Amino acid sequence: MSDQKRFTITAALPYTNGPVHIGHLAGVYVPADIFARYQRMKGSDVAFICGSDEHGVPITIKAKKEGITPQELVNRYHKIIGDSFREFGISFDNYSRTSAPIHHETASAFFTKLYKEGKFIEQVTEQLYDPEADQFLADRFVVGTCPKCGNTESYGDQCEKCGTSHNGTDLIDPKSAITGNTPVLKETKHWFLPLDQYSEWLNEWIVEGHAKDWKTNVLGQVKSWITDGLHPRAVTRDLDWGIPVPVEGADAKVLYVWFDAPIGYISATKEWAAREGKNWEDYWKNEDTSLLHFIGKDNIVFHCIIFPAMLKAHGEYILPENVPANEFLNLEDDKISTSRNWAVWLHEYLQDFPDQQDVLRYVLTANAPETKDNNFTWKDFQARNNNELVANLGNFVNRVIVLTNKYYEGVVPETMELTERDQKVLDQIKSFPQSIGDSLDRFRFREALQDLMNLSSIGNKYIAEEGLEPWKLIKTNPEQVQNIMYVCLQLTTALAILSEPFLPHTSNKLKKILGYSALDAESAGWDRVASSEPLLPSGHKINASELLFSKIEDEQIQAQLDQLEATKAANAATISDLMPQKEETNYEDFMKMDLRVGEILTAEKMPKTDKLMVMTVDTGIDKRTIVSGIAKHYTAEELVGRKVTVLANLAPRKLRGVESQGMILLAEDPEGKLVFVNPDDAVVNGSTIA
Ligand code: B3M
Ligand code: ZN
Repeated sequence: MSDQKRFTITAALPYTNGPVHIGHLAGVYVPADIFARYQRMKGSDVAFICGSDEHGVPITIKAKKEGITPQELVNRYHKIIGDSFREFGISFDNYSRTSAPIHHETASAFFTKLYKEGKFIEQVTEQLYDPEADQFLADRFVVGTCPKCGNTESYGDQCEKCGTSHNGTDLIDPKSAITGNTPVLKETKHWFLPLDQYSEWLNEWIVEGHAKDWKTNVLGQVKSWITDGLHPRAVTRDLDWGIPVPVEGADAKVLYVWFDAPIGYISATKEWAAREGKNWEDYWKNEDTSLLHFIGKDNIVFHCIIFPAMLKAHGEYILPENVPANEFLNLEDDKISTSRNWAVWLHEYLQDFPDQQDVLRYVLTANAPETKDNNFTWKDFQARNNNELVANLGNFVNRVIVLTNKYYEGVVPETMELTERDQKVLDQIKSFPQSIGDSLDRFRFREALQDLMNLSSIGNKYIAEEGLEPWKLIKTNPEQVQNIMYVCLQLTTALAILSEPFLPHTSNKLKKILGYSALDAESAGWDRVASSEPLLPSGHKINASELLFSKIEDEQIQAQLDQLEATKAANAATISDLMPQKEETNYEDFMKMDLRVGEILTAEKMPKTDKLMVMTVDTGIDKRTIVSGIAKHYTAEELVGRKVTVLANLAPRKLRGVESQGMILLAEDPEGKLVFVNPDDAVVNGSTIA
C-alpha cells in the first residue's frame, strides 16, 4: 500500500510502585488503544508502545518501607500492571520495562551523545541533603510548601496540587521524607539541560505551529510554561536506583527518571522491532512517521517541553505530531488517590465483574475526561450498562441473531426488491466509518463512541417501526421480512467491525456469532464497511445467539458503594494524614493577627474556576472582598448570611485578577473537607478574637 501511514503511538509508562486504576485507563490507555486499533484497521503501520517506568524515588521509598529491593518491588507490579492491561485488551505491540538492559543501553547512549556534544551545562550546586540518612534529597525524598500555590505537601520535583514542576531547593520549609528532619544544603555536581535555550524554538514549533491541531488544554499549559520562563533542568540525581550516569567520576549518580523514562519509548520500540524483524528507526527517525504521545495532564510538561528538547538536542529523532493529553477522572466526586485508596483498581474490578472489561472501557470512554476533569460514579456505570449496552446495542444484536436462526436456520436470506427504507439504512451504514473516523482522527473519543451507538439506534428504530416489526410481518409479508433481516445482518456486521477499537471483546464475540472470522481476513478492515460489497452475503451461515451484555443489578452497585464508604471511614480514622504540629510560636506573633467576627453578605462563584468563591464580608470595620477556595464545598446560597472568622489584617492578594482583602478561617479534615470555624450567631460583626 503506497499511501499507508506509519504511526508510533506511545502511552505513558506507568510508575511501577502500585497497580493501575480506572483513572489511568480513562486518561491514557483506553484512548490510546482505541486509536491504535483504529489505525491498524485503516491499514496503517502501527507501533503501539508502552512499558513499566521502574526508576524514580517513590519506588525506592516504597521498597524500603516493605523491606525489599526496588527490583523486587517493580517485578511485582510490572506483572500486575501488565496483566491488567492484557485483560482489558490494551493492544500494545510491546509492553517493555525500563529496567531492561536494552533500555539502560539506549538511555545511556542518548545521554552520552548529548554530553559529548556539549549539550548539557555542568554545574556544582547546593542540594538538599539529609545528614542523618546520609543522602541527598532528590525529588520525592523532600516535602515542603509549594512556592507557587502554597500547598504544604508539595514534592521536591513537582507540586501535585498546581502541577508546577520545580527544584527541591525552591520549596518553602522543606523536610526530609526519610527522617522528617530539616535538610541542610550540600554541594554536588550535576548535568543540566538548558531548557531556556529551547524556549524560542518550542514557542515556534508548538504555540505557533500547532495552535490549530493540538488540544487547548495542552496548548494552554505549554504557553504558560514558556511565558513563565524556562530554566535549565537537572537531568541527573544523587541516588543509587536508576541508570548510572555514564560519565567518569559520576559515581552514586543516576539519570533523572524523567530523563530516562521517555527514552523508554525508543527502547521499547527497538526491543519490539528486533523481535518482529522490523527496522526501529522507521518509527523514530522517518519524517513520514506520526509520533503521538497519549498521557495524562500531569505529564504535559515532560512530553511537550522536556522530551522534545531532548530529542531536538539529540538531533536524529522526529518530534511528536500531537500529544492528546487528557484531564483527570474523579471517583464519586472525589480525587482519585492511591494513598487514600480512593480508586477502582483494575485487578479488583475484574474480580467483581469478570468478563465485563468492555463495560468499563465503554463507560470510561463515554465519560472520558477529554476537555475537563470528569467523574466516575457507580450509578452512572450501572445506568450506561443497562440502558445503553444492554438495551440498545445488546438488544438489537440479540433480536437479529435470534430471528435469523428462527426464521432461516441461521442463513442470511436473499433479498427481494429493496424498499426505499431498506436502501436508506444500507446507505446510512456506509457513512459510519467516515464519521466515526473523523472524530477519532481528532481524538474525540466520546463523540466517536456516541456515533457508534447511533448506528445501533438506527437498527433498533428500523426493526421496531410500527407495523413493520419482522415478528409481526412474518405472517403477512415474509418477503419483506427477508429484506429487513438482510439489512439488519449487514448492520450487525458493521457494528461488529466498527466496535472493535472501543469494545474489542464484544467485537470478537460478535464476529464469532456471525461466523465473520470465517470470511477472508482482509475484510475485517475499517473501510470495508463503506464498500458496495455485502458485509455478510446471502447464504452465509451464522451461529447461535449468545448474550453480549448482561444487566448489572442494584446489589452489585451497592456492594461497590459500601466498599467506598468503608474506605472513607478507614481514612477518617487514620490520623497519620493529619498535619503535624507546627513549630512553636509566641504570644507577640499571635497577637499580630487581627481576627474578627464577620458576616458573609454576598457570594458568587468566580467564573471559569471550580474552586474560588468571591464574597463580600462585613467585618464590622468595613465591607470588603474576600476570595476563598470553598466553591466545591459550599454553594453561594449556603454562604450568604453566615458568621465567619476573618483574618482582617492579612496583606491583600490577587487571585485570578480579583484582590482578596483578608482570609476566612476554615478547618480541613484529612479527607480534604472544609468546614467553617464558626463564631456564635449572636456575636456582633467586628468583635475581636484572641
Ligand atoms: N511514570 C508518570 C506517571 O505515571 C510517569 C510517566 C512516564 S512517561 C515517559 O504519571
Ligand atoms: Zn503548587
